[in-house]
Amino acid sequence: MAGEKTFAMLKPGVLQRRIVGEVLSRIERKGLKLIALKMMSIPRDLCEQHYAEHKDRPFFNDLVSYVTSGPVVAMVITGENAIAILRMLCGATRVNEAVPGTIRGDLGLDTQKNVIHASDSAESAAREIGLFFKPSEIQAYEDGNEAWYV
Ligand code: 3AN
Repeated sequence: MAGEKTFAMLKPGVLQRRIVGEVLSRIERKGLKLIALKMMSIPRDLCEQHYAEHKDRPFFNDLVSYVTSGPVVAMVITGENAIAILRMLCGATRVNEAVPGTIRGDLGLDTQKNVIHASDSAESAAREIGLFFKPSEIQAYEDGNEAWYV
């Protein structure tokens, strides 16, 4: 598929709340294509690298502690304009601004625990995919349904 690749991660708590399927379903129903998916516990140094742009923010240590507190579900998603479209599906960062109909707007009550991370640019996507996935973990596969989406 021609199109962008983006990185997403379901944060700790999503597995415990049994809403992995619900979130993945929203991504799939939109027509985006999963090309890598894994459950993992993030080592602290990897988490600090992932959130490096926030290292001077007051919430940085709490954020890293939270994101390393339990397993996450990491994935690579592709599709036309996948980066912007996935961010739209996620909704605003602050849960009080995330409108109903979005993943965060429907499923999150706390800004730090706002359910999902999604890359915010092509540069971030390339960097984050490289941090979490080896090239061999990303699957290029034919999808006979693709013509119905693009
Ligand atoms: P987004 O995840 O929407 O790209 P960023 O990059 O500004 O948002 O923030 C990264 C993560 O840091 C958020 N997903 C959230 O978990 C946490 N975060 C952002 N702003 C705050 C805040 N004001 N208080 C606590 N946690 C925050």
